[in-house]
Amino acid sequence: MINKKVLAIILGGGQGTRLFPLTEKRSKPAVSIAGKYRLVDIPISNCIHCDIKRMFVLTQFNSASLNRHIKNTYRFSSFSDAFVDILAAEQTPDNKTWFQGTADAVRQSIHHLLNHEFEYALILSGDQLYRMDFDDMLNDHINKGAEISIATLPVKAKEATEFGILKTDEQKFISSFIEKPSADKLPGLESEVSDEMKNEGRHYLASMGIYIFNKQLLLDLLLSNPDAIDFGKEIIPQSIDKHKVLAYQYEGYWTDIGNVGAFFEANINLTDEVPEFDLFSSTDSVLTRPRILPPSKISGTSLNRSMIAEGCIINAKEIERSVIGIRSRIGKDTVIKSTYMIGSNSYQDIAELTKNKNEGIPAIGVGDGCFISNTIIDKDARIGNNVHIEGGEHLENREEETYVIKEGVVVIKSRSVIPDGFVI
Ligand code: ADQ
Ligand code: ADP
Repeated sequence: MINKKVLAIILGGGQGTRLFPLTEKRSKPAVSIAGKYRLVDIPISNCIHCDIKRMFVLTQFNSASLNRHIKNTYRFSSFSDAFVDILAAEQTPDNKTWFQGTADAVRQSIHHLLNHEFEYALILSGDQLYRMDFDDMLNDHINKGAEISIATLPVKAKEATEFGILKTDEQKFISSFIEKPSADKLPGLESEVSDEMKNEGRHYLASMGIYIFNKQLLLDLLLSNPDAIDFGKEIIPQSIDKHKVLAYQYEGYWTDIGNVGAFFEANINLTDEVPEFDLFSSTDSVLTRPRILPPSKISGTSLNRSMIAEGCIINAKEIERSVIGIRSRIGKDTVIKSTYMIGSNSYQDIAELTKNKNEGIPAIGVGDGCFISNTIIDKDARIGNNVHIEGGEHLENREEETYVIKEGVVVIKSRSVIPDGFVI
């Protein structure tokens, strides 16, 4: 019953520059992962699996894509109080600016939150891949009489500078918290961790950016301190000495997928023999919009360590260590390696394909005789015949009209046209 007293607030992202160009025309929570889901499905599924069914998604702008996905997917019974509502930054007479940061986003949404009864606010990030039982964290929060709880994960020194790093007392209450400490500040910030974590060199306790706040305290902190913009930079560090802030230790798989490199790697790693994030779970499945699509049709293709979503038509020669999204079409003699192809929104019929051909425009999907590696192909891109795209560390970051290169990953923009014979 306690879960009925929780309101979940999913932070859907600022301007989304780190995931650009995937966020060029859609808000971050609507970005596709694993060929058929959207980023926002991860926190929503985690909540639904532990019976937290009242959720707000806070986003800088409300893209048509996100709206459609939420509206078509999360339809609860009309007799329940469950909902997933999108709150986009809005201009009102007293509020002329966009969300300035995470705390500001929640502050600007308070009047919507207060339309609902709740005792605890569960604040989640929208760009993380993990599976977590919030029940356990909530019970810990209540049993230990905490006012704020923060989920934590042991990390290595190399990663520690990207996170809020904390130390706890014996009861696991947080005694110090430094947001993104520089490397020279790390000595002395190590914590007692399990032997398994120690053996992996993960000595620092990092905040996962997942918080439980008692309702009244959250309101007081946000309203009495209008200059506090971020949870990590202001609200949390300023609360450590004044309130009972508990650490909840998590040691499972968790990864931030908020930038192109990490997003690409997390998708490709799903093709591992035993991936760290397992989509093949019958109890904790990731939820998404059910689509009525035919099974994929594959011909003459050597497939290795790859995931192929529904509704694809594939005639490629070889696909290796790749994720191929819904409705993808791949031509013959094409080789695809370490690539995430997001898929398409619709099929082209024979008449349209013939028209494209007569006009010399490549069809949606990948043509014949191509070689593509270390690439993300965003939705509805048209890649012609004999195109050679070879991503990798030899490439420098750059932005062109139809593609962007970031950290060695080539990202072909949504709906862009890559002509026959093009080489990257
Ligand atoms: P960061 O990930 O750097 O650190 P931040 O950029 O504030 O924190 O993002 C947190 C979440 O909020 C992300 O999902 C992001 O997309 C979203 N977000 C950011 N700005 C937003 C805005 N204006 N409106 C709506 N949503 C927004 C935080 C903590 C660290 C912790 C790491 C763990 O500050 O202490 O270690 O998360 O990843
Ligand atoms: P993306 O998948 O790139 O994030 P959308 O989901 O918004 O973007 O889909 C892009 C396009 O697909 C839309 O502009 C629209 O033409 C079409 N589309 C997808 N779903 C629907 C739908 N349910 N109703 C109408 N058009 C849709």
